[in-house]
Amino acid sequence: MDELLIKQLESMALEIALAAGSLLVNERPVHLSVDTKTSETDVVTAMDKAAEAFIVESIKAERPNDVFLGEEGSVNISPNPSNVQWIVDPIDGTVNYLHRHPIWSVSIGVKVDHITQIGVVHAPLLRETYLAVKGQGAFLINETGKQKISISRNTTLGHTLVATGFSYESEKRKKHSKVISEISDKVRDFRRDGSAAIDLCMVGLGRVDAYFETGLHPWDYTAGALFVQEAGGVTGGLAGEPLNDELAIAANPGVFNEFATLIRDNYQKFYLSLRFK
Ligand code: LIP
Repeated sequence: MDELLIKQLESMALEIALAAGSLLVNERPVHLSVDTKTSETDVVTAMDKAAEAFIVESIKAERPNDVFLGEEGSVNISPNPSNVQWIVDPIDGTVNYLHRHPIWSVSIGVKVDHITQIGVVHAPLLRETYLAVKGQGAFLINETGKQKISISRNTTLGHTLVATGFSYESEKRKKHSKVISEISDKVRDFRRDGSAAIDLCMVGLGRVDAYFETGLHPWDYTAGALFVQEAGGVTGGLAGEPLNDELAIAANPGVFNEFATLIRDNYQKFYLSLRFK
């Protein structure tokens, strides 16, 4: 892999995520306009759109031929598209942002030739940034500097602290609640923080041991999934599949297999429509 290119993409992703974070904190209007998307609870604010436009313009200014996949619909029609794709969620945890709840993030994943090389998740109100560079590790950046981090060492399913999230679709939410109820006596406890990108990074940091959710999109998980892998963790989906929109599972290597089997078995039970190999 071209080290100079990776270095450039890493510093661009970091710089632009931090600048977008400042915009979202400092330029939030008193009266924030809100629209809905797939359901009454699936909201998008004017700041989601403003932050995504800022991120895309900032990237295009330096790399005009790169390709985009943005939650708010950004694409880049370049006559000769490059082999670099930016997967952008300007606010992961929009409902939290709307409610002035601190758990939200700017998530930027960068793929080169379809492989994720860089993942940046910036959580301005937590004063933390989570950086992963493929083959180079996962890092926590905060006021005390940049530290290389590693995942938790827990190997007992019953001691596993699980992060999870609910879809905006009410039918899926009901099924998810059944899965949670079914596994609730087999794990330590649950955390529902409201940002998949942050949830995945909390697995990488060892602040939780496992995470699962269904119905996500690449902009929710691309950066966070690399962070888990570079921290020494494991990610996956349905049996034999990578972590994807249908099912996202991440955990430390000590509990992944047992945890993934538990989740897959219960999805079979409650999500019968799901394709199962
Ligand atoms: C959110 C995810 C969260 C999930 C929400 C939503 P958004 O992304 O981060 O984990 O539970 O349903 O998908 O919409 O805030 O970018």
